[in-house]
Amino acid sequence: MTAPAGAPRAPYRPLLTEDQLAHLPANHPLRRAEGEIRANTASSPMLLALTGRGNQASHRPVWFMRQAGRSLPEYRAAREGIAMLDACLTPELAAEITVQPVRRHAVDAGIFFSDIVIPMKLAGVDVDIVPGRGPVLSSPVRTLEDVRALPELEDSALDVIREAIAATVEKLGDTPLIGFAGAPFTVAAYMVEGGPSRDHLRPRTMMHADPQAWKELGAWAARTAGQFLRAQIETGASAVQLFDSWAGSLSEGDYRRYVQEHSAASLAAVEEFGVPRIHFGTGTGELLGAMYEAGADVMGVDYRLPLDIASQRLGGKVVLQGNIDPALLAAGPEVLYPHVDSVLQAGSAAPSHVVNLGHGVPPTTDPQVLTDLVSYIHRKTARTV
Ligand code: 1CP
Repeated sequence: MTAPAGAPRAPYRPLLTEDQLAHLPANHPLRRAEGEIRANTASSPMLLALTGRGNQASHRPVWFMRQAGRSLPEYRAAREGIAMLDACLTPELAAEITVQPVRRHAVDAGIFFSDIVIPMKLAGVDVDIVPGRGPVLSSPVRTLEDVRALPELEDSALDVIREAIAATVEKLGDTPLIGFAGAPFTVAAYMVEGGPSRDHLRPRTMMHADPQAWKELGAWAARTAGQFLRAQIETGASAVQLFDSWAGSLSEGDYRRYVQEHSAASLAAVEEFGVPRIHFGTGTGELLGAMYEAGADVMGVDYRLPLDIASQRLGGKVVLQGNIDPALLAAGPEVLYPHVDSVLQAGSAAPSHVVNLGHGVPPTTDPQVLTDLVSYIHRKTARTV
């Protein structure tokens, strides 16, 4: 853990220092010398904004959660007849799918095409992604015995991920790749429920009724997420995002008591690299401070909370990412663009702003709406030098 739960952390810890970069291989995109055929990603608009230096970038960077996936015809073609988890574990295919939205939309980063259940799959847990439903486990994890029987993730099992990341950054050149992992609560919610759920009742019951089982499960999920993030950074990711998509079902008290230490452990596992760590949840307006204190460098904000209010809640000192309402992508330009303008305006309250949606791209989104949106944001925020 970086800091005891609840202790405020000093903002603006310098990132990407020489000492930290020395932990990365010399051919890592953050270290490659300028002038190499594929210049490095450290001075890209995305990395400048993620490290609080957005004022030095040519424009405000933008990427979309779930930018790869069903909204793209080229994705549907590439996935034809291939199961989701098989696609994730086929390095060349995962690399190709990751790069598709970068090519089409000119977004400022790729998000690694994988899934939050991949680390448990690679550890040997029997999990599948059921089309139209999501992750499903053959045996839910509900007791201390179940937790203690979980297999550990072997480092060598991550080689398939390393291969996919290496192939991806090769294709991306000077566009940074964002790696990710599911945060311990969100991953554990699927493990305890055995599949998607609305209110995540079983994991929330477990943390109170069987705190020991919960603690050990949280620690397992944190270790596994940390290993997954490390493998991605070591082989080429220039930033990472910890997705705690379902943390919004928790009270702040429960988050601090039962969850924060595990998320902190996942984030601490990659602290030495100095790459920006984005922490995102949905419905987590009340948890922003607690999630930041878990060790994030950048806070992802969902569409429910305006960015200027989020910034105020974090003392005006934290780089923010977000938070165009995904529902408005289908509302037509007369509705969408004024909304985007207000997001850009509110984002100016933060030290730097990375534009994103407030959650993932809906599969029914017309991809042209996204392409036009990226170009609008780039034009609207362009800095004349
Ligand atoms: O066949 C398909 O196309 C399956 C749909 C799909 C996709 C495209 C799933 C199943 N996962 C993914 C890719 C994925 N998942 C990515 C990479 C692509 C990108 O973002 O561009 C990432 C980062 C995730 C992470 C993920 N998986 C999260 C966190 C982000 C979020 O959306 O909140 C979560 C909660 C999952 C679980 C999951 N996997 C898939 C589905 C449909 C779900 C959600 C199920 C539920 O509602 O509980």
